[in-house]
Amino acid sequence: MAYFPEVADRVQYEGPSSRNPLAFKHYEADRVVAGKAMKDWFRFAVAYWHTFKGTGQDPFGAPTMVREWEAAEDPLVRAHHTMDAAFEFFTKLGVEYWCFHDRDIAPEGTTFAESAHNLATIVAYAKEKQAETGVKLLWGTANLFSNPRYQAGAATNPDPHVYAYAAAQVKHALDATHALGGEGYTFWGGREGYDTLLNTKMQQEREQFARLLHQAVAYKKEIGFEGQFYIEPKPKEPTKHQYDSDVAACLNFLREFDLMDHLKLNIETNHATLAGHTMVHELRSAREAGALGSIDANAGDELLGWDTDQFPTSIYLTSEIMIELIRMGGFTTGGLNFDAKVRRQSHDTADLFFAHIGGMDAFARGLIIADRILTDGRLDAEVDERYAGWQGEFGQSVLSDGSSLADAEAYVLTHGEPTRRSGRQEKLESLINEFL
Ligand code: XLS
Ligand code: NI
Ligand code: NI
Repeated sequence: MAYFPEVADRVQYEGPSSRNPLAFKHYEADRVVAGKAMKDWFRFAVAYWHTFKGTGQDPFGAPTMVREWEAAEDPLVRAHHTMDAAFEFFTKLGVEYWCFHDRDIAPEGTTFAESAHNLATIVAYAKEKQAETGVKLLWGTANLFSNPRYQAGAATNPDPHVYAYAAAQVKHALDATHALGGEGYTFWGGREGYDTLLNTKMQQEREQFARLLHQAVAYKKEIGFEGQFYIEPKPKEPTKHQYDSDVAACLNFLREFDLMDHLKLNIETNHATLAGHTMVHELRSAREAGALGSIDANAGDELLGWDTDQFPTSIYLTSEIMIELIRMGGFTTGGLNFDAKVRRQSHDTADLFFAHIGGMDAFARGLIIADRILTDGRLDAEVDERYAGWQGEFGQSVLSDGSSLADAEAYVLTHGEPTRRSGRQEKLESLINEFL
């Protein structure tokens, strides 16, 4: 049976003049841009939780999305139908990857053993589906935040019994990811933070979180899982303060607990903006630390202060992201995971296509624009010129070991007052607009 009748076979590329909302206008999987096929630059993934399990429920109202794949009574049957729908969608959309939480794909049972059994059953089914379609797993993860047992955090819980539950769940989620040939595994600290410091031992909780990650690193070796581990920064929501609040906080955490060799960052646009940063700031911070692993592609709403997880449509944003990605040379294990959900009123299955097609087209345009900006070279030339002094004799001597404050004083006494230079911000902003 077809859950997505609006697309008969596969979404086609019809070019920029097409008026068909169910066709790509810019994303051409095999088109080579900046030395690589578009599909290899992006490695697009669909997020199971939003796209197949999202209901449109909000704090003010009931679910708006009634999905045929959720119709069966038995939760395991429902899970199989959802997997069918998912692989139909991936194939029709033409993406190569998907991402999931353990509890998205398999229902939680009444005991831990039953949950583990459900997960293993569905993983076996997903494995068949992957083999049939060639669709691969970008990353897996464990949902350590929905069940009430995790109300005060998972690894960072004040109760070691809850820690044990979380760690056991991670063990099985790693097995599932490994069984499906996952290229990565993500740790997003769902409730790893605090609501009030009045009841919180902050450093103790951070140490607990690091313990879980070290145990996961050890287990990964034990089972021979070679995928990349990621940590995903987010400043708040659901807790008031999350320990992995932004890229800088994550890097500090990884360095403090000797985890830099084992984890890279999975950076999400809406989390960057919630942290009071731009997405480019977060990407740049991670890339320059050699720790940019993967991207959760979405967008927030400028006027709303929470994680709205909208589909990315701004060409300015996708161009900026692609400049950073091209500079990095592209992903190795990571990809662009649409951690994004359609709005509550967009409850038709066709809306899921419109959203993903729009996001993929926005990134395709971003890639083409970014490539033109970098090939043009004026942007880089301006920046290089701004820092040119550091290539000179004195600049180089400062950067090498051994130069002193007294050397600096001698330089000033000889050269007098520095000449101020314009930062040329408006010129550069207009330069970028030439390409949009
Ligand atoms: C929530 C996070 C979540 C992670 C995976 O805000 O973005 O979806 O990506 O647990
Ligand atoms: Ni995310
Ligand atoms: Ni998010």
